[in-house]
Amino acid sequence: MAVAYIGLGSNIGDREAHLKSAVDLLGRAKGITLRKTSSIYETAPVGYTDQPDFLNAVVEIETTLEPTELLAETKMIEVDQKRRRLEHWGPRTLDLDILLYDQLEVDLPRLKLPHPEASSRAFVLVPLAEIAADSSVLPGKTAGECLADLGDTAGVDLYKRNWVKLDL
Ligand code: GSY
Repeated sequence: MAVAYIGLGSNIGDREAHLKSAVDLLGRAKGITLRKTSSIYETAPVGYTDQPDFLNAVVEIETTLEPTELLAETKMIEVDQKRRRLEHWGPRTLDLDILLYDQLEVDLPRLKLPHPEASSRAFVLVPLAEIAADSSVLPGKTAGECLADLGDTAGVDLYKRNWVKLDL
């Protein structure tokens, strides 16, 4: 059984409903057990900035799926949610990014672990550090340490705590 962290983001339509339905689908997927969810944060867009603000959160799961199987599952959930990529970097109904999978390092064209942006993006580090400050996002560096290094969390605001109830 592996422990993995998945980043969730949405910036179109009913953003909170998209995150909730993603958590619901993840929880019902074979080989995945939900363990923790961070609060939801409202975050200013990074990269292509001329798009609506995101809601972002991170979930911790236990899984028997291999990393590429987990990737396939997250992609199916994105499609299920009728993800619409209007522009390559533009607004999206739902994004699921595998951030960490145990301590595994993976370098495949479609999957890099730890996620290359996990250590530098406040919209990832703030929710990740909330539920797993000691998780290793860079060799020898935890999410909490990366967040402290980043210092600036402007544009990442708490939106909602306790937004989903897990059956643990
Ligand atoms: O990588 C996820 C998609 N994304 C996001 C996001 O989820 N949140 C914020 N704040 N900016 C983003 N830019 C991209 S691309």
